[in-house]
Amino acid sequence: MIKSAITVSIVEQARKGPFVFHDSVPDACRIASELAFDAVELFAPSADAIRALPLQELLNQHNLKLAAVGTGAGMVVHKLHLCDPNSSRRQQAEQFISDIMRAGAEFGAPAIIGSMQGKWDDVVDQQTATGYLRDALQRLGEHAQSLGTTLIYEPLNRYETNMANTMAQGVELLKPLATKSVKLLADLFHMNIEEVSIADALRDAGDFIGHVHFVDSNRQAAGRGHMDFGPIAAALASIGFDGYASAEAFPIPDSLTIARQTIETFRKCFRS
Ligand code: LER
Ligand code: MN
Repeated sequence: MIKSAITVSIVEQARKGPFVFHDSVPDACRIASELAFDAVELFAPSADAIRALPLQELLNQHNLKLAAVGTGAGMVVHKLHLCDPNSSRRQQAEQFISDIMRAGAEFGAPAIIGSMQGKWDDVVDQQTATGYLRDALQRLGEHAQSLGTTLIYEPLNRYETNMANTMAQGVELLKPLATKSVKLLADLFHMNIEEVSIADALRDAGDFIGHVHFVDSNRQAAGRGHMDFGPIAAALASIGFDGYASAEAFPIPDSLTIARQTIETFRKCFRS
């Protein structure tokens, strides 16, 4: 059965980012639990910052799981990414992801690669960049498997990457990998920009889908935009998706309102 999650960021530089809660993991866990979310998804500045939290206590206290950990702070804070022309910078990017992945795996959570995938450009052409990204995903996927978890790769809209913008391009990127431990993140906000049909794209990607960012067309809480959630819910049910639908949305008008709105829409989609 599909599960609900809600995002919390503790990255100072991502204060304006699309996360429901900012700064206080205890407050996020308390509200998530009061609204009966299954899990929280954490965006943290480093593996050390994850371990410095009383995370296990908070999860136990509030009967929550950790749905996933984001790695985007590597880009936001350190400007690292996996397609950097400089091999030592690429290595640092991979190490950053690896470290966060290990910290997440301690809580049974996969790591997400979004902005850390980077881009191709005049210096690193498309073929070279795709090679860099595939090689890194293969190594990180094997690492994830050895930790008993998966790695989640997120196609992003065209204004954020040119590596993979659609689910089909994501599948094309992952298919040649020997590891089966890398899955796709279907972020409904990016898909609303890039896909011909969100529902068809989800159905076509099928088993590749490992995680969903559950959000409306305008990146506000599900139910506050013009997304048609009926066919999306039906498509996720038809592929037997049983991962997390995690709210990654702007706290507009405020965190509590959008947490409430998200869980209401989640229940209409997946519990009725
Ligand atoms: C970025 O737009 C995004 O959707 C995040 O999940 C990536 O870290
Ligand atoms: Mn996302």
